[in-house]
Amino acid sequence: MTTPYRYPYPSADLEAEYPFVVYEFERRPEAEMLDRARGFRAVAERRRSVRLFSSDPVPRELIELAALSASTAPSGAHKQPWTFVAVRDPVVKAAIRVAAEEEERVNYLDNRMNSEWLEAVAPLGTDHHKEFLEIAPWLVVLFEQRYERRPDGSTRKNYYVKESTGIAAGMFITALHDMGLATLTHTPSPMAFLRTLLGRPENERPFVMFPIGYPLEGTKVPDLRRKGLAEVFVEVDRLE
Ligand code: IYR
Repeated sequence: MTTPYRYPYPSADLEAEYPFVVYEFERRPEAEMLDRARGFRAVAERRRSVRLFSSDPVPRELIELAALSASTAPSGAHKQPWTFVAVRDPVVKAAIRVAAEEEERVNYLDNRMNSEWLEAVAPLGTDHHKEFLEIAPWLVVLFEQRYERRPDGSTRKNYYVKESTGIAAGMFITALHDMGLATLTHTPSPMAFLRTLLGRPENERPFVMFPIGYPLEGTKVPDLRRKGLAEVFVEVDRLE
């Protein structure tokens, strides 16, 4: 049999040093693929970021499962350079709210951000009040690990940390949505305070914060429209 590949992968030398396994991949009929693709698209389309949460409790296991799903994200050199730090303790949540509102007050009221920023966020109706940080049953702060610190104290580089953590964040949001929870990608700015407040090591930097819970019944969301295919997708079929 001819193959377009120059050599077998993995090579015997590579496999002698690192373990490989056969990928158990299930190939589906195209009609089924289309059904699933349309079904998933419809599920994804129903997701909204919410800012008003119910205080109804959510079992910890659901949050753990979302973190595990998110941690299947591809990452540079498979370093998985992220930590999901979960908080449900009311005292810790209250402290996060106070610190976040202090930062946001400077953004919204003390002119840290310019008028273009204020204009961009105006349709969302946000301000410096962040009650949801106390009301939502869970806050999860996703930290990126700027480098790896090993148990013996030595350090190693991580690669594509922002890309990797961003993909994990997207998968976390999707996992939460799929199981029937709502969240918000919240980035109080600056949010360095979260590292010290949550006692995280100095190789970690907060990437995004997720309040998680059920939407408050009847909560409203901006009536926004999503870009259509022609605005987000293009095929290039010839060289310029
Ligand atoms: N982080 C601020 C402001 C904000 C910024 C953007 I960009 C948004 O899409 C939404 C809000 C806040 O949470 O209020």
